[in-house]
Amino acid sequence: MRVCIVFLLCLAGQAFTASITEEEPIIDDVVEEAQPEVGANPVQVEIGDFDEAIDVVEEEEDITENPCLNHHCKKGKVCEVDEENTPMCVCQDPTTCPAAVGEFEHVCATDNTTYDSSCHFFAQKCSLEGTKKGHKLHLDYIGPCKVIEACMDAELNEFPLRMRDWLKNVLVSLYERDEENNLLTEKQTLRVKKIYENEKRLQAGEHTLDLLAHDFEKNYNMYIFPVHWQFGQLDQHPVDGFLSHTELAPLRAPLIPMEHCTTRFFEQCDADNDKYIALEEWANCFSIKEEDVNKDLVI
Ligand SMILES: [Ca+2]
Ligand SMILES: [Ca+2]
Repeated sequence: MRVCIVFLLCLAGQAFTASITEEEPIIDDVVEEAQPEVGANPVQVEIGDFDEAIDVVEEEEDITENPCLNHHCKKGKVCEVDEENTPMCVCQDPTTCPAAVGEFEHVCATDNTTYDSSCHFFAQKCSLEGTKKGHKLHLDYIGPCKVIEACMDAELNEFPLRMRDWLKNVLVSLYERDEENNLLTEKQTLRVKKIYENEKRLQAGEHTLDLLAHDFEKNYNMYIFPVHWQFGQLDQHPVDGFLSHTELAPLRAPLIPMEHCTTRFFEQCDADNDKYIALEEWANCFSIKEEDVNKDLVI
């Protein structure tokens, strides 16, 4: 059941981003022209659409009718034209945000304030642009703010057990549903096929932690690719072998309200504490052996 919930939440979390850093990631300030194909993967999201750290894609096309038509603004901003009919991005008025339909549209920010929706949050963040408060304000997780209990050491160790199993099951499920070959690439399909066809594979379901631990030991090889795959899904802006907090957000933000060890887990993944999770650090977090970390598996 937990797997299903997490899976659904990740789907639900597509329109959100988060960052818990006190500092803005340095290398996130890039313009991404080509957006990855969206929808194939529960955690693959339209980062460019809502990513607070990615700059605007300016398009210089000659649009006679409405200069704002092709002028995209980052989340929290909307396009307006000035007196010379030149489009520019200005902070969105929060009152123009669509009303939240349900509680799941609420978001909790790092100031422990619940915002009606991510639109309201980003509009507020924009209005604080240039201030210390605005710089520190980030979307933390999806859903209204709530007390998140402390994560105990023993619980922290359980987190990767479930997460690895979940990643493997997500991949297998994509493979099973991939009738039109658009959920996974050819290379990914080949990798997952091996896992899918392996008779020793632990089927998806409610498993005890002991069984998950035992399976990881016994079928270790089946977990190597899913861990690499997830890294590749998140490492998109830019594709550089490092995950910023913003890149991690699509996975992290929906999980936090469900799994109270999420924040601590990803914090400790960044072993050298440089605010980025390198592939090696990521793999190590999931107990993938150093000799099995392979950039070529990030496909
Ligand atoms: Ca990256
Ligand atoms: Ca690091």
